[in-house]
Amino acid sequence: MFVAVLSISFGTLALLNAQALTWLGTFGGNRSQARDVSADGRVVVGWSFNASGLNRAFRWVEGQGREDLNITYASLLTDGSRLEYAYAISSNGRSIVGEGYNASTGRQEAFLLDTAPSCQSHNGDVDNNGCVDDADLLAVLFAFGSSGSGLPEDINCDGAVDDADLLMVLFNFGSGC
Ligand SMILES: [Ca+2]
Ligand SMILES: [Ca+2]
Repeated sequence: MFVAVLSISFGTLALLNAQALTWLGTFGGNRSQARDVSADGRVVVGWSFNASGLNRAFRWVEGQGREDLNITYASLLTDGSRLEYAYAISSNGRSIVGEGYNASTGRQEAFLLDTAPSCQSHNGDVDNNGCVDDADLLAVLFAFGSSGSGLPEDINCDGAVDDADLLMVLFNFGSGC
């Protein structure tokens, strides 16, 4: 048991020390810029030209890739407004500020986008297949000790995968199966 814990710790250490460069790409245009990153390094915001040469604000999430905020939050832009540049993101990854076109005033304006909590607490069904079983238990065990925003294994949404999340899975084990 001690050896197992020790090897997990060394594994984590190696991961933290690994150098990496990730090119974030563009939306089809010839230029993009990253402007800010969340405290845990998992979320980046910036802007990119699309194939038509228009500026589009983007968010990139580790493991999920880059998304156009104009598409993800289209329901907030039904009047024809556009989010053109994302300049900064809050340390927890929730709030994004930038510049865009406000159709209701016809002006180029600053914006504040509240993306709402990326985490929603649940009953332990990590893979969201309707059943709390060993797959969910394993997911929590593999992610045990992780911290950050938007982790599906962080069942109670407190920013850490720990014994509280493990207990949620165990307590609801078999539910919906
Ligand atoms: Ca499940
Ligand atoms: Ca948690």
